[in-house]
Formats: sequence, structure tokens, C-alpha cells
Amino acid sequence: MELYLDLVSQPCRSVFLFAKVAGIPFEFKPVDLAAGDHFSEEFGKISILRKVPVMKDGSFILTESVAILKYMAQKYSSSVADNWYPAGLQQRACVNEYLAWQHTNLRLHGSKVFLLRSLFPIIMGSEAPKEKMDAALEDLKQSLNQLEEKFLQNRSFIVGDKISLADLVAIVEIMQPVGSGLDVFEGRPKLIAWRERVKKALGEKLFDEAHAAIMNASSLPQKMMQDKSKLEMLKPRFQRLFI
Ligand SMILES: N[C@@H](CCC(=O)N[C@@H](CS)C(=O)NCC(=O)O)C(=O)O
Repeated sequence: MELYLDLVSQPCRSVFLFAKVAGIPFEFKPVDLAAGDHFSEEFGKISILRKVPVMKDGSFILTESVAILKYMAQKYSSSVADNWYPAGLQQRACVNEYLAWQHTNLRLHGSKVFLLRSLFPIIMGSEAPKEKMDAALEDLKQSLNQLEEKFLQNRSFIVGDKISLADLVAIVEIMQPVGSGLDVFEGRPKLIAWRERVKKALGEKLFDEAHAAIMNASSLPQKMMQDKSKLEMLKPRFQRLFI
């Protein structure tokens, strides 16, 4: 199995972490987004969506992290612990519920904050408009509240007392704005305790390995500035999104 990944990307980190922690054998195919590798002719043959992660299992190509995570959990179900993607009807439904919710909530809002804080200034050449930043921070706050109040409640993990794909997808998204220097855990003891349980379940060393690139996001500008034409390509996208 080949995994096309850039660990700066949160869905790539979830796929990477799951494959590693579950002992699923794979070949890491690096795709450097900041260098524009995903616009290459070679990557276009793997996925015309030009996004990572992508999985290639033999001749079968799959995009979308959630689909890849479920594929891996099901393909290796005889060796992957049941808690990751429980076979029980209602427990699996709860994992699926979180995975469906997060796309337009925690992922959307955490990504926006990261893009506005870390990439907007490089691509647009100025700080992000204050009202856009304030709105993005407010949306992120709401999503974090909902994660605590609806999905975590007083449980150790999102679906009971063991880690699942839901926790994995949640932590990688939360770490994105953290990579932009924002302490999203401030004043949230419940979330801090959950983060520590997730880290322990994954293994601190593996967690840190997966997050090294995003925790060093301040080096992205330097890399991106090397090819100004690629930066220009991103400008219209940022204008559509944020202006
Ligand atoms: N829904 C997709 C999202 C994939 C995605 O947006 N990947 C981003 C990195 S986080 C990407 O490759 N972006 C490159 C681009 O948009 O140019 C998934 O979960 O896999």
C-alpha cells in the first residue's frame, strides 16, 4: 500500500497515525504541498483532485481521508483493535456521526484559522482582515464547545472509554490552529485531559513525529516564497475565500 502524504496536512496526519499505530504496512510517498508537488504531472496521474492524502493499494486508488481510514480499518480488521472502528452497530454509528460532523465544523473552522494566521500574510502580502479573523475564531470556539459538550461529554474518548478514528480525526484538526501559534486549549481542562489521553493511546513519540511539520509551520513562508508563480496561483483562491 502506498500513502501519498504531506504531514503539514491534518487528514494526512490521521491516515499516517492510524497506519502506524495499527501496524499497517505502507510506503510513504511524500507530496510537498508548499513546493507545489500536487500540481505536478506525475501527481495528476494519481489524483486529478490534486489533494492529499491519497492511498494506492495495488491498482486501487482512493482519495478522502475518512474513506481511506475506514478502508484500512476494514481491510485489516483481523489485526486492528475493534475500538478504532467498532463492529457494534451503534458504536460504529457514533464514530461515523463524528466523522460526518467534523468536515463542516472543526475541520472547516480550524483550517480557516490556520490559513488566516499562517498563510494569508504570505499569499496576500498583508495581515488577514480583522473581521474575517474574528469570525473564524468565533466559529472555531463554537466547534470546540460542541466537541466538548456533544461528542466528549464526560467520557474518556468520543465513543466511550477507548480511542477510535473519531478522536484521531479530531486531534489532528485541533493541532492545525495550534501550529499557527494559537493556544486553542487555553481554559479548556476537559479538552486538555482528552488530548493527553489521545497522545498516550497513540504514543507520544509517534504523535510528536506526526506533528513535527505543523509545529514548525513558521518555516512554511520561506519554502513557499521560493516559487513566486505558485504563490500567485493561490492568490485568487484566497481572494474568493477571504476577501
Ligand atoms: N476532504 C479531504 C480533504 C483533502 C484536502 O483538502 N487536502 C489538502 C491538505 S489538508 C490539500 O491537499 N490541499 C491542496 C490544495 O488544495 O491545493 C480529505 O479529508 O482527505
